[in-house]
Amino acid sequence: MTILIKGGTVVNATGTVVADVLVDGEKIVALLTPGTEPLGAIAADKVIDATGKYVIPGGIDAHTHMQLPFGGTQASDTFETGTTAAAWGGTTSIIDFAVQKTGERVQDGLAHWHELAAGNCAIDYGFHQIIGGVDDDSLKAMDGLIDEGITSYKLFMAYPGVFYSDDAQILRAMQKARELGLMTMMHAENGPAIDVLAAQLAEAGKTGPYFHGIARAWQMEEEATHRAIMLSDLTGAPLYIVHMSAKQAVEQVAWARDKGKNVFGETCPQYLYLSLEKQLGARSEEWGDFEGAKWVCSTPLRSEEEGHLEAMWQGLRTNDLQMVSTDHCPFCMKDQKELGKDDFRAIPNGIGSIEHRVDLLYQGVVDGRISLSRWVELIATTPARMFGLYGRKGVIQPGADADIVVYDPNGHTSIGLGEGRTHHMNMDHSAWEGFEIDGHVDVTISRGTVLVEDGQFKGTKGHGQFLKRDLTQYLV
Ligand code: DUC
Ligand code: ZN
Ligand code: ZN
Repeated sequence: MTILIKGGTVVNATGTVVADVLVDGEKIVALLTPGTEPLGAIAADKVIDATGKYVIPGGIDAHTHMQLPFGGTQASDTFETGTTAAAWGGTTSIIDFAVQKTGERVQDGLAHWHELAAGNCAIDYGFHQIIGGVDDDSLKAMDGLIDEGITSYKLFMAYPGVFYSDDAQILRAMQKARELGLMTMMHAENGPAIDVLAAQLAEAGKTGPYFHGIARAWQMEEEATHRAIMLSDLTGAPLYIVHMSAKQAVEQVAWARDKGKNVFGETCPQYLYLSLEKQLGARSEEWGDFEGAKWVCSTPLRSEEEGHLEAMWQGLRTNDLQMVSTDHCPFCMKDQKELGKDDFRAIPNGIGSIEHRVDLLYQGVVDGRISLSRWVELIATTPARMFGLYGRKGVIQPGADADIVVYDPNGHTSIGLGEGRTHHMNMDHSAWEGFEIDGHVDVTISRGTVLVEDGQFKGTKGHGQFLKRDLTQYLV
């Protein structure tokens, strides 16, 4: 099957060019000057007119949690529903987190994650490995990860009793990661201190969702970020801080990078657009004060007045932050978020955004916050380079997988579940209700197969393949 995508503006992280893109089978085989009709082009099996549109590499969401067991329930998107929603929104690869629960063997946790995902994904998928219990056995198991195509792992400085690692465990894991070349991903919040603050608030009767944001104070993120940076410096292990939301924590990453340390930062759409005041403090007729539960996630939404949101945009512009992933971890209000109706500590943490990341970041282009090429760099190219997929993914060039999105800058996307709106994530609400985007994902192609076109989903749940990843390109 050959596809010719004609007349569009191809946007890569390195710049833009008006070109026709020729796809043969699963690969991009040529970028052609428009109007030239070399061998094969005339007879393409399918022609897509991209005149006036952008042709970009498919989005790579490097931080998702399909079916994550968490807070007495599990994330509501399966690999099928979550990857289908991703395709609708122009994302063609995810990297999900395989979970080793405390007390479980790493190999067993990983095997279980393969069982959940295999044959169920609409787009390609890879795994990072969560190490939920650093001990002699799990450290030994890290030796086998690279052969499995898993070149990054995640530790938690938060959630004592669940995924938490103390400093001694972090040090040991980083020493191992340095030896092997694995990227260390860190949830950087001081969990034990947060739990004390949260208990004090609850005892004082401050049990609503808003207090989730108060308990998880920015000092807790700044402190943990600094501690992780110093442990990474000591061990020489490269460090990637996930889901950053506090401006002071980003300052720590900027400081480390200015000192030449091998440290990277990721933020998420919710920390660019949503705030402690507006969302965590929200009220509705249906849910009263509990409305804010829709936006309970960790790290938490932060104060717009204190400048945290602006600092995230600035970090993306200055490259103190290098990537935007979603931390997609959806929970319904009914039966899930509701678990914390009387106590914010029992609200499952997470927001669903996998369908909207490409659009929400494009709005940053429209609003003059980032350039077109930076958009592509943040949503596709750097994720590919950071996590060992570059060349195959993250770029429109001959030899790359034909993971391509045709994006219409004159189109429009109304997000949510209200009148005339829909989404494809398995959620009974949208954290993005009412958001309007000045652009639209017209066509999504994964390895030469059209998944979304003409407002229809044409993919299949078994199409997605497991991505064995190379080492990060940022290792020195
Ligand atoms: N944060 C979330 O919001 N959800 C899942 C885990 C996490 O760290
Ligand atoms: Zn986390
Ligand atoms: Zn996460």
